[in-house]
Amino acid sequence: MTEPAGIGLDELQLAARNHGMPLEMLREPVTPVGLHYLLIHYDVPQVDAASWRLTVDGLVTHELALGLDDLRAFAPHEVVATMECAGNGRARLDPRPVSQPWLLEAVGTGRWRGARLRDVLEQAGVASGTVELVFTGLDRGVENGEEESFQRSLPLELALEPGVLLAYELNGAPLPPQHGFPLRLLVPGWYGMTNVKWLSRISAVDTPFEGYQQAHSYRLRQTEDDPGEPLSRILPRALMVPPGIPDFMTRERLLPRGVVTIEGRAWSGHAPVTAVEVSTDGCATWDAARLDDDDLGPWAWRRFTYAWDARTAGTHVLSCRARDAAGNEQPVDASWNVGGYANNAVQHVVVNVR
Ligand SMILES: Nc1nc2c(c(=O)[nH]1)N[C@H]1C(S)=C(S)[C@@H](COP(=O)(O)O)O[C@H]1N2
Ligand SMILES: [Mo]
Repeated sequence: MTEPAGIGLDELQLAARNHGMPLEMLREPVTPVGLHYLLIHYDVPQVDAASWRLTVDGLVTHELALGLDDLRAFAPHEVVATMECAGNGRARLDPRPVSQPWLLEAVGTGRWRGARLRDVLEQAGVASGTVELVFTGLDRGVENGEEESFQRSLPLELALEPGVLLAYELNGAPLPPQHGFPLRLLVPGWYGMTNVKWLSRISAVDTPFEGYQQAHSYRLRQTEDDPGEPLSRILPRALMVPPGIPDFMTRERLLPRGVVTIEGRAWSGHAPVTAVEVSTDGCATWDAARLDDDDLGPWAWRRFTYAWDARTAGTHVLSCRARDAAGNEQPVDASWNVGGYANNAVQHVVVNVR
């Protein structure tokens, strides 16, 4: 809970463009569109929907150039998915990696609708020998002095999973510009960077993609020259709605004495969440929270509640932690890496009971 010292103007520049989900929105099963977190590396590209096409090329038998109407002609499919930026939690690392300085709020849950990627790939006819698909966005920027498009790849077998979408709608409306209009990739359970926005090209390739966002960024590395391991699925996390009301500057909470229901949501991209525990004494002891049986499907967060009897006046530190069916559990202490990724250390909420 140390103060992240000296956020620089470079970080503020990013933080003022991108934004997190206010944690009180954990009350909502599906995040209202304008409150879903946002991360845009470069600029929102200008798109003319009428002339826009998705090109499918590379090792395919039929090269495709699909307009929005062509994509809507495939069987539509809907997935409610919790998306989280791999850099969520970065701002608490010490030393702090300089990038978008997320605390805990880089998360949101959307009702995404689109065509299944595998249906589109089937129409293109992916040739044998294909190992990966490379996804290219319309947005361009400079990384380490080199001009780049935002590009990421997926192994073919993952791309064929039924939950993977080419999404053209979010929460019942066309994608808004900031979330990738007219089309984005949606890979449920994977960290945010996988879900390429403003999609313009899908290429089938026979060698692993080595682009900047794959081979350099989004890897767990201990030093700059360490090749590291690629980030993939979202580690478990539980977050609570901070109870009571906030102090404007410190965001510490003010709460009257009595029983309060702590509520929040928990997710994991590896396996279903099986338990959430709450601590009201700064992680000294833990107690089981109640998990709801919400009906949002396998890729969405799960609601939890915990009745806390706030009977002693004074300062309390509340925390929560999630565990999943694969045995992953949130740590109390963060582990550091160069990019500041996958820090799923537990949340601390300071509450003053009066
Ligand atoms: N084309 C493109 N796709 C992108 C990005 C981007 O900058 N450009 N940012 C990625 C990252 S790092 C994240 S966390 C998610 C954020 O998606 P959202 O802004 O819709 O929440 O989009 C991913 N897809
Ligand atoms: Mo991200």
